[in-house]
Amino acid sequence: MGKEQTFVLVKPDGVQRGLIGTIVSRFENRGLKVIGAKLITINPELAEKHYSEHVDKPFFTGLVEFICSGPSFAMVLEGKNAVSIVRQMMGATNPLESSPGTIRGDFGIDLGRNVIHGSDTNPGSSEREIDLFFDKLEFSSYERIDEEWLYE
Ligand code: D4T
Repeated sequence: MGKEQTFVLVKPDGVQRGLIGTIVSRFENRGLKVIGAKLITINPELAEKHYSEHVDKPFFTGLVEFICSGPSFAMVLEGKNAVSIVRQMMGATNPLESSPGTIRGDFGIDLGRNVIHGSDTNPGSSEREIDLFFDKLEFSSYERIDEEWLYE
């Protein structure tokens, strides 16, 4: 069984609104395993690296300012198809288009305050983001007791 790792960030709006626990619970309940997690106040240098694909967009400056505006909660989740499962659970980028039942569809209203980030499914994206935010020493490897019931 090929397990994947993915990078997830509860953005400053999600932290300020007290949604860390709710969001982590959703992923845990789905069966994804938390293998690393920390509260981090992102500095502009890291933010610009993380959002480098958007450097030429008109919303770039505001995006960097927002993501640095308070603590974020960063985590690495592991499981079969973890990258796609997280994207599906996050919902569309614009909360106006996110289905109810998704994190953005349940907790967001505005595009620039969309609560959560998760790595996209392009090859190499999750590895790049995990390396940007975490040192390998910050990970723990362990078995969840339900793993044999989650996977066939
Ligand atoms: P992130 O990267 O935050 O998980 O979002 P997505 O992967 O779903 O979407 P994205 O890269 O296209 O957008 C990154 C980030 O920029 C904000 N944004 C985006 C914005 O403020 N205004 C905009 O017009 C767009 C397109 C929201 C998410």
